[in-house]
Amino acid sequence: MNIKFSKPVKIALENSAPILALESTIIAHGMPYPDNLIFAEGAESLCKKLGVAPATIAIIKGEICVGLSKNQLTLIAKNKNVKKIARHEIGFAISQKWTGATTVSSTMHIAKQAGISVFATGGIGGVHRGSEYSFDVSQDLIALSQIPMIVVSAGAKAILDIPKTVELLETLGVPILGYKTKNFPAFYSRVSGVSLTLELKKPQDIVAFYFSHLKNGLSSAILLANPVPKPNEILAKKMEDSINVAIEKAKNLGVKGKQLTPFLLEQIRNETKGKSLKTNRVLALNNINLGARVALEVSKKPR
Ligand code: PSU
Ligand code: MN
Repeated sequence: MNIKFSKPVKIALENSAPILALESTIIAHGMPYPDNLIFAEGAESLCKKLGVAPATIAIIKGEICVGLSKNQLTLIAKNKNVKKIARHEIGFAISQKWTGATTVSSTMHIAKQAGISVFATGGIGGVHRGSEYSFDVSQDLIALSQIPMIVVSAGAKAILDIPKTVELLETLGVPILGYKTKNFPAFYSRVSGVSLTLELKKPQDIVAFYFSHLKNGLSSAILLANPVPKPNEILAKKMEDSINVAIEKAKNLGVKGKQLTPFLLEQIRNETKGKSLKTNRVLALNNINLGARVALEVSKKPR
């Protein structure tokens, strides 16, 4: 795979220094401009403050970029034609010289190829509500089952069918590790009501688990589930009405496929008068904070 590394990421790789992978679909399709750019720059500076090289991943004019310049981040945040590229579309995107943002599945694939083993996002994709009719299940789940790394998220997005998402992760052999919780988080809210069996509280123990996972021949990711900070939580029962309105609207307009998740997030943003956007930003930064601390621990182990 041909990868264009930013200078800080290249130096970090050469020195086995800590690196955190970040995705770009959350920027291009998860938040509006300019909030998305403010978030993306905040994410990068948080990593730097913690001594970790931020590796935001995107495809720019057919080139895989790991670590973006300020101009490239602005392009991803501002340009309306930026595509949404999942893992199976990487080859096509490159051969057609696309400019696009990477989802959880494609970011995981590229990060792994680049030799980066910790990645933080907002919330993973999963089993959509009504999947028994639409069969809409995010490729993120399959990528998690196949690519060994640590992925930090605030659970799965609340727009999804969370119990089915957790069941499918178990079927696919993806361990879900609660960070200071035994309840799978529901993105905007701290609990989904779905219990977890694995819980750890220290980055050091999380990394020990990851290396034990690898050493014992397992090849899935570990999904590190980190609840949104309490002051920014929106309770699930408060969100439910907005989510239902958004899903109904999508149904009526025939929105489906890769447009569905960005559409629902946008509708919910409008329904909650921007409150969901603030929570989304806070939970993603909270995941980046934890991801950076985990990446620091990973870098202490010989590769
Ligand atoms: N987390 C967020 N906002 C987002 C996403 C994650 O806070 O927009 C993105 C990720 O890129 C994830 C995608 O892979 O949403 C899921 O899309 P889909 O449901 O089409 O697989
Ligand atoms: Mn889908």
